[in-house]
Amino acid sequence: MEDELKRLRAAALEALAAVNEADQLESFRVEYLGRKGLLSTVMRRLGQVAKEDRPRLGQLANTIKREVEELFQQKKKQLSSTGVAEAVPEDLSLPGRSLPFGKLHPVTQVMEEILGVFEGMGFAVAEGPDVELEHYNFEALNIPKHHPARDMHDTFYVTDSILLRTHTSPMQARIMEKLEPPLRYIAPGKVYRCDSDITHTPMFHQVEGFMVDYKVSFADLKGVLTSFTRRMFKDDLALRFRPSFFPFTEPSAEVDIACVICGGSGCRVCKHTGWLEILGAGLIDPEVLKKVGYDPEIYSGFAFGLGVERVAMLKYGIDDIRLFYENDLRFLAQF
Ligand code: 2U9
Repeated sequence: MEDELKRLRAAALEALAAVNEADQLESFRVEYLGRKGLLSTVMRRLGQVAKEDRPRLGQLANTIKREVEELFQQKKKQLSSTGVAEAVPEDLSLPGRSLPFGKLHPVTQVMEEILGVFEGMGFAVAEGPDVELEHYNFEALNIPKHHPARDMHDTFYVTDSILLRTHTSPMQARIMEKLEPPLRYIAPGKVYRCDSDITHTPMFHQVEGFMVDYKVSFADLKGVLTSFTRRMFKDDLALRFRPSFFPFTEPSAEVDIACVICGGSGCRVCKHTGWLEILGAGLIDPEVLKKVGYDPEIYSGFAFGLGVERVAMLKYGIDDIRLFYENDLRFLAQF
């Protein structure tokens, strides 16, 4: 065994002398100094040598192992000192390398801002399931089977009666079914539609809201939406309400704000109209009130809905909605 140890020492020293790259050094360490390496393998056999030879051979083996380990450390230092990073003198007073911080996604930031504005006006927040019953997504909102409005929703069905919600309004129907007025709620969340181009993604975020009480009028709706858009964009922002149609509101309106890019004089973003559509809204249809058990002779309410990505696009001048979901840090890090 003595000869074997001496041969191993010579081989190790020769192999180490030939090492001139970090990965060769690692192979050397594994081959000679690793737990299953050559030195450990020989040392494991010490138990089998004659008792009287064991202390001497054990000492020799330990001396050789220490020598090889020391030479290995010297080589390691020598190799790393030729590397660029290690060429910088060690200065313990230098600040540590800072790690990049993560940020909230721009859609989350805008969502939080929207919720903050409505909460400031006394609206409570309610979140509902993404996987919804067809009943709450459509029937409860006055959109029966075969109603043409269903076509616009491009629905992802899970089963015949279960689907991915196409708007957050089902949550509002659930709240109204459970609670009595006065109610002021907003329902934020993800919605799903089978649609994809520069202004549509199959998943996007909505905030829909409603208020029900005695004598809630269109004037209340105008007041709330004017305050909201002014808080989101600027204090003296102009608004216009255009007549529209939704099965769940009557009368219904689409709401435009004066173009935040050109201030209303006309530009590419507002297609030279001076206006940007931002919201849909209206007074809750008496049929919807009846379906949740409210008497429309006693109560009235308004409701509205907006796409969060659309608000973020208008706020930051983004012209392609798909940018939000490509996970490109050059885009995301700007917010
Ligand atoms: C109940 C009754 C009525 C919610 C409303 C809109 C108008 C609307 C769209 C805007 C852009 C969705 O993201 S978008 O495509 N929404 O135009 N939503 S009124 O009306 C309700 C909701 C619940 C019980």
